[in-house]
Amino acid sequence: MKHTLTIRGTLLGGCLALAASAVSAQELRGWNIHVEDYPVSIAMESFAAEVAEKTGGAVSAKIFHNGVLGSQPDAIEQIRLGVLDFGEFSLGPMGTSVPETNVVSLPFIFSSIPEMYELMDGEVGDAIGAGMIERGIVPLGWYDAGARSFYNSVRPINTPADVEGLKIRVMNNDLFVQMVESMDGNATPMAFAEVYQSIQTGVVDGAENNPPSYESTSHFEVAKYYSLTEHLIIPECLCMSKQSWDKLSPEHQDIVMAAGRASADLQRELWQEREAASMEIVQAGGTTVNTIADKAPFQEAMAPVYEAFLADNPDLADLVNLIRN
Ligand code: BDP
Repeated sequence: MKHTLTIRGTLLGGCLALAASAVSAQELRGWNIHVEDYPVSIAMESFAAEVAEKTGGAVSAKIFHNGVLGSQPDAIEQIRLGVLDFGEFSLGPMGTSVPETNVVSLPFIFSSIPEMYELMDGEVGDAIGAGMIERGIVPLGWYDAGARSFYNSVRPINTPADVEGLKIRVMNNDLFVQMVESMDGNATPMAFAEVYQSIQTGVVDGAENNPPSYESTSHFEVAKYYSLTEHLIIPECLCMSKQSWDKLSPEHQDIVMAAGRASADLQRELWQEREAASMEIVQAGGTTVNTIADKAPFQEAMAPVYEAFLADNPDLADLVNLIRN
């Protein structure tokens, strides 16, 4: 009898401990579109490791790479709804949910990557971040995504006139459609995962992206002309659902925020290395790369995108000017 009681006591104790840990331990689910060795992915894993370590395992994070949890526009909505806890997003497709993010989707808005870092780490990043928080997305760190350039299977692009008639895939945002149309190209918004096959089968002639994405997706195998227009410098963001954020204790929020910032520092370093490596891989793989000495004709061709944007969003003019001046 005494023996049984002891066992019962132990069992009961065990159950109570389990129940307590189930209440306090939080496992966060993270969305990522990229392959596992991509700078973004490595930085996200380091974020997860730091959060688990510093919270003593009370908060852990599992990241689903390769876009297995769905497309980016859907994932952004799921973050807002709290279905997903965190993710790493380009601010490009976020424009439909968070208008402030559109300012960094304007072509040639930043004049260089260092300028982008400086502004995102200051007032501009704060203003965009405030807009995100208002719509349920908490930014934890600004990641680098370099500059995006056009690639296609038909011809090198040296001037805006070379884009005429080309079918170009763009990310899900009207601004990118207008951008391609400003050069008389045909724009097709499409999910990232569908681009390879669409180029291969001729549904589109090409797309536009930074060197690591052009390389890691193997798009360079099917679109051999890479023309360094560098027309978009769109920062990315490691961010958390506001709903998940609100469930964290203030102490855990501090840890998560610090880990997000630290992961951004790591990501930016890894990004520089990967960009150089990617350029070598695509060239070794037969890509014809052309640089564009004078980008002014592209800036002029795309100017109507600004005009239309400012006419439609007068409230964002100050933010645009903050970046441009
Ligand atoms: C990559 C971004 C990724 C986008 C992708 C795209 O890192 O977030 O989904 O471009 O073009 O550079 O869709």
